[in-house]
Amino acid sequence: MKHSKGNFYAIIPTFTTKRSCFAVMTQSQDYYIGLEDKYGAHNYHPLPVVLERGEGVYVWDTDGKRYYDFLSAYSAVNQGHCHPKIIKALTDQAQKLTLTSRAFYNDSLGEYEKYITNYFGFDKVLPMNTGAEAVETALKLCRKWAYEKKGIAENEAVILFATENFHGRTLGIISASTDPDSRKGFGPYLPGIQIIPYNDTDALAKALAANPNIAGFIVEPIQGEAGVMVPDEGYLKKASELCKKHNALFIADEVQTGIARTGRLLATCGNCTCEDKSCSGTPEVKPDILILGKALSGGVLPVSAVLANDEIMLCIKPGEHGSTFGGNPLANKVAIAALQVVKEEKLAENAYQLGILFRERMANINSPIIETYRGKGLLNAVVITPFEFKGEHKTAMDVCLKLRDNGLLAKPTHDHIIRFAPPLVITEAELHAACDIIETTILSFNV
Ligand code: IF1
Repeated sequence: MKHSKGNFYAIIPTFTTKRSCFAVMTQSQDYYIGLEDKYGAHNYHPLPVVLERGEGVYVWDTDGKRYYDFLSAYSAVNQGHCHPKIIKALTDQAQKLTLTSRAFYNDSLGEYEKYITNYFGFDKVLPMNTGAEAVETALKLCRKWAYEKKGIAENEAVILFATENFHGRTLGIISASTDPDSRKGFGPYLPGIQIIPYNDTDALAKALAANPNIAGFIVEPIQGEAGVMVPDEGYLKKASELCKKHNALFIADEVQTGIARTGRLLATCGNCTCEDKSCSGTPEVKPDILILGKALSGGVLPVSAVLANDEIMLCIKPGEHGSTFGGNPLANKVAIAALQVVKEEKLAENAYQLGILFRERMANINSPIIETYRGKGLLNAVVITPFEFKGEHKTAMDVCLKLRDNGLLAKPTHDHIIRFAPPLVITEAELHAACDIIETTILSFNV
């Protein structure tokens, strides 16, 4: 077996016994980590665990050890790893037709477009691939609308963003970032951006009133990267009303919060009281532009989407925007299956119920290292007070390493916050078992 040039890696074959009667040779986790370190750009700092397989709420490392996945690929795997229905849609279509480009029609795009627009209650959809692309698409659409419909003078449009936002990694998007890591060293930045404090409707009202060139306001209903910051009750509704009043577009980035994650089909559904918690029938807020990604494919392919009504969406004309892969047959079939699973398995309802249970369990952990916890549905965070343990300074990363040892994967954000976001197919028993691991781990740091 030829794996690398030279002797950089300690290649220690280990034998796993679980999977078949044939001994399967695997490499040590250090080997895989070494490869990424040597040949990959150093733009990440992963938790040291090498995953090889996933099913439902579980992932397995290359040594065959099983973990609860409490990151879900940043909420992309809401339907659980390798959901059979989604994988079937993928493999069936993969043998028929994968890509046509949009130079031609294909027999799955129209059906997908009909399905997703009905599902979320919009006239039209514009299919893209990654979340960042969908955000860029929404920003372009907002500008186009501003010039064509609102009558803002060409090149004068301004889009409002919130502090601590995370919308992706493109130049346009990082131009609006307030996080130095995302932004610094990548200038010059895109003009036409104004940043206002998150969760502050007075600031929004002021900004809208002060400048008639405001084209729109883009916001995450819950800020994920910022540490699962849940805004005040009524914030989104008030923000959307203010936008309406000033003829600016209210743009919801639900790339992370959407598709049942927060206990509703969309986080902008707020506290709607309709019977079917996974319905989009009576949303608290109806965004003018809705951005989806991640779980739209159940984590199988990069599939994102921008939804809007005709008045807005038809401002973009043929040739003005597009993507080679956007709307490809594989993505179309996968997205339909992924959205069907959300309804069939009542994932919004499950996230709602088990989210309550999760926060109850966190509330009952009696440890000085838990500063607070917060979240909605199954998008939650536990804030860790930096602490000393056995004479060493410890952070959220140390807790995550211990969680890993104990069989649960989660990732810290901002040094002191741990995000807990399991696949939404998790059962009550599995959630309790996972919370037992979290509790035992936290209590093991008996400071
Ligand atoms: C990474 C965070 C999560 C997003 C919202 C758009 C995008 C994202 C609200 C862009 C992406 C990511 C990207 C991922 C880490 C992850 C993340 F910690 F950075 F903030 F989920 F919380 N809008 N979120 O959250 O989507 O282009 O990546 O498909 O490693 O950068 P993308």
